[in-house]
Amino acid sequence: MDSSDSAPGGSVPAGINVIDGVRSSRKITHIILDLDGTLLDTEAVVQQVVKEILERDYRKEYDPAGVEKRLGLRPIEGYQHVVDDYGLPCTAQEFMDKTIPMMKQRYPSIPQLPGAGRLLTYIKRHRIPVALASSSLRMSMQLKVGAHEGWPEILAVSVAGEEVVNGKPAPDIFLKAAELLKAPPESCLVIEDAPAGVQAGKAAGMVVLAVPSLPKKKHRPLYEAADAIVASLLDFRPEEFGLPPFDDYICDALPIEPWYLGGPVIKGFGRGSKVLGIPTANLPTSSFQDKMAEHTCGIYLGWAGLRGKVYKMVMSVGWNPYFDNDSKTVEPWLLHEFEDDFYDEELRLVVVGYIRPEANFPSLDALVKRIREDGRIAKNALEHSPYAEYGQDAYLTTPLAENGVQSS
Ligand code: ADP
Ligand code: RBF
Ligand code: MG
Repeated sequence: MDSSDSAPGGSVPAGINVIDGVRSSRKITHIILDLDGTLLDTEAVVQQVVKEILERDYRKEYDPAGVEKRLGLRPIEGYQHVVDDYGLPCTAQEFMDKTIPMMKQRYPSIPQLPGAGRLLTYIKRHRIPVALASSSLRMSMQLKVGAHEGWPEILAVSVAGEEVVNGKPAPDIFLKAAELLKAPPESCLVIEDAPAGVQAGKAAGMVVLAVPSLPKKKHRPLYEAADAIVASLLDFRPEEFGLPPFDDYICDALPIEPWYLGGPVIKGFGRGSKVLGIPTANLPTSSFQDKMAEHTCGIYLGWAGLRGKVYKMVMSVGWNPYFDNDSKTVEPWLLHEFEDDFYDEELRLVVVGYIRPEANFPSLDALVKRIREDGRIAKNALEHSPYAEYGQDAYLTTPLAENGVQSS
């Protein structure tokens, strides 16, 4: 299909979003959602609190390597791992009691994961019966959900960790959620980020979509049981489960809250022009770590400001699975032929649309073809609302102040 054919409100381009293809043909009528790590980015806050307590009360250095074991479990079970791993002279309950006032303070500021708000809006609009099945305490769950407008109403049916006998990976919590929905388990789709949650959903006889919060290749076997895996909620294609499709794609891309990035162009791996024939102007991710954590890897479109002029661009954010890089890069391809290169020069980006997740390809040729298609999608979409307007954004052409600090 020519991307210029697509009208506003078009559907998601087929075939590239679900990483492994959906391994179930069951028709889904109900959705059961996990909260932490699936809808909300709770992990950073939990890790920060655990780190602070370890340092302050036990003079221990925090090691993020232990996170895997805790993921998806009920808090008391998760903190038992912390107590054991660090050999702490306290019980899991005592450790948890220290976390509660600290967590309470931070719950309201826990950010939504990409695509979470959009998914809930979709669920509400299509009146899909939905339940929340969260391992956390009801008190915590209410504080976290309550911080986001409209969420308490949409997620009115819920089960908390203390309301079942056995926590994930046991099926109890999902079975209880299905019971509240009066839904047969086999018609329920569970959406989960944690291996323990995926196991629980399968043990309950449900279809499970994994949105791994352990995204590295080495973690993939932990998600073996899932019926489908997507990189983020943005890549969920409900029609593959018999649900109505999203209809918020415009010109083959998904409008997003714009993000603003800038910095001097740095050297990449040196293969953009040479190997692919597609030059990409790499930016130093160290200067916007927070933005990198907030957004998923994937292919985006937007506007680039260089030497006081504005250009269309299409950009890759991530690990380049085809090359299996071990660092995350941000690399826009400016859709313009330049006479010379522009290393060390200040480049500004306003990113306004999401096209697709990063993917692996069977050949270099297939990768290049797909990148050129992304370029065509960007070129076209940026002619249209709501993407086109941002080409006027002053951020793109505002020069750096004398001291090198960005003025916006
Ligand atoms: P590297 O691996 O160092 O990023 P590339 O082969 O990807 O090398 O080439 C990128 C460089 O080419 C950019 O840093 C920039 O200076 C230059 N360049 C020329 N034209 C473009 C373009 N249209 N888009 C992006 N970069 C371009
Ligand atoms: N690399 C991948 O491994 N998988 C991809 O899906 C992918 N998509 C890209 C899309 C665009 C628009 C651009 C500009 C690059 C993409 N790349 C992808 C990155 C490409 O591998 C990288 O630019 C080169 O390796 C040069 O560093
Ligand atoms: Mg490059």
